[in-house]
Amino acid sequence: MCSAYVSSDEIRDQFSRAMSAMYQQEVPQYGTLLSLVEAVNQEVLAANPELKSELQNGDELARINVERHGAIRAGSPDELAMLRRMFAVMGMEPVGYYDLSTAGVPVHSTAFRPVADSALKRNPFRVFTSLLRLELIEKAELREQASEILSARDIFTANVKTLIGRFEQQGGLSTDDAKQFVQEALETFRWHDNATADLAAYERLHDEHRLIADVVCFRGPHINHLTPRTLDIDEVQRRMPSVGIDPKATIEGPPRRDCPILLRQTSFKALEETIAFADAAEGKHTARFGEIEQRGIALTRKGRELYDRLLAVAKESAPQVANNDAHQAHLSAVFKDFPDAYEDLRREGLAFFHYQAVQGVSVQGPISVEQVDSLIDQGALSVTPMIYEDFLPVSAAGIFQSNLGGSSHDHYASSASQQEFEQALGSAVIDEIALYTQRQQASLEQALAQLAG
Ligand code: OOG
Ligand code: NI
Repeated sequence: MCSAYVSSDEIRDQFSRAMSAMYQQEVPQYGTLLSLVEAVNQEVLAANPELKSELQNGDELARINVERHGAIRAGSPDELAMLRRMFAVMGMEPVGYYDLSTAGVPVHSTAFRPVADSALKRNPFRVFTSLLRLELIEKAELREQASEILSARDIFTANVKTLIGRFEQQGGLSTDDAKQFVQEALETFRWHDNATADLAAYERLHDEHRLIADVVCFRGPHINHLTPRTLDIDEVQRRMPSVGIDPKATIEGPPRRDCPILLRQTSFKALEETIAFADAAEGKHTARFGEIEQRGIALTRKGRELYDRLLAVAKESAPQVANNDAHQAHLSAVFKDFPDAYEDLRREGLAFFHYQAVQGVSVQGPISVEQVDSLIDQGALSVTPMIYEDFLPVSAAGIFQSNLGGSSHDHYASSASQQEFEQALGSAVIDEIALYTQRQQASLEQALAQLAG
C-alpha cells in the first residue's frame, strides 16, 4: 500500500508549536512574554500600514506569530550528530558556524533551520545548537569527570531513534509516525529537576564554568529559551518591567534604524530552579531564560564587514555605561556611516533582496541582469528586503554571558575550529551567505523571465 508522507515543513510546524506549549508550562514568564510581543506587534502594524504591506508582500506577515528560535547545548559529538539527524526530519539543516570561545564561553555552535523560501514562509523555526568543548578545560581531572558523566547518558528515547531511522530509510514519515516523532523528540528538550551528578561534582564543574555544569550535570539538553520575534524591540524592552520581567541592561546588535539590519536581541533571567542532585542533596541552578529579537535585512559579505567594523568602533569608543539609552545613542552615532535606505543598501551591494516583476509596465531597453537598476527606475522590477535568518556571534556571547551570571572566563586559549565541529556533526555546515546569494539570484532570474515572457 502506498501512503503519502507528512512533509518535513508540517512536522517542523507541529514540533515548534508543541515545544512552545511545553515551554509555556515549564516557564510561565515565557507565556507572559508571548502576550506582550503579540500586543506590541499588533500596535506596530496598526500604526504602520507601510510596514504591514511590506511584510505582506514579502510573505512575512503570516509567519510572525509562529516565529521563534530556541537554544540547546549538547555535551558530546555523538549527541550533536544525532541532533542533526533529528532536525533533518523537520527539514532543519545546520547553517553557519559560531565560535564562542573567544568570548569566554567554551562552546562552538550552529543553527539548525529551514533553508528554502517556501519552508521559511511556512515556519522558520530555528534552534541555536552549541557543542561543549571539553578540550578547553585545562584541568585534566575535571575534563575526565565531565566526559564520564556525559557518556552515561542517552538524551534520545528509543522510539525517536527508531523513527529517525525510519525517516532516513523511507524518505518520510506517515501521519501517525510524525505525530509520535513530535512527542518523542520533545522528550530530549524537556526540563528534568533531578540531576545526573552529585552536588560536589556539580559544584566543581560550576566553579570551572557555569555553562559546563549546565551541560554536564543534567539528563538532557533542556531547551534554555524560546525567542519570539518582535517588530519593535525597544518598545518591548521598555514595557517588560510592567509585566514583571527584568531585561538585561542593553539590547545586543545594531541600533534602531529606518531599515533594520540583521538582528537585535535582549534577554532576561527567567527561573532559578530547585535541583535534586544524585546524592539526594538539594541545590539551585539557573538554566532557563527568556529572550526577544527583532529581525532586519540580511547583509552581504560587504555589508557584514561594514557592520562588524562599526560594531568594533562602537565598542572601542564606548562610554563605560551599562545604560541602554546611552548605549543606543552611541551606537546610532557610529552607525551613521551605514546607509539607511533600502535602495542605497541595494545599489551599494550591502544587503540582500527578493526581486519581483511588476506586470503591465512597458519596458524600454533590454531585460537583463545588467539592466536591473534601470528596470527598477522604470517601475518594472520591485524589491523587498530579505530577512536575516541567522545569528550573530558577538550578540550570542552577550546573551550567554548575561544569563550565566558574573564570573566568566575572559577567553579560552583556543580559536575557531569549524573542522572539528563538522566532524562531530557528521556533515559540513552550510554557508549562510551562499544561501542568501542563491535565493536573491533565483528571485531575480524568475522576475526577469516573467518580464521577458
Ligand atoms: C545560546 C545563546 C545564543 C542567541 O539568540 O544568540 C542565542 C545559549 O545560551 O545556549 O540564543
Ligand atoms: Ni537566542
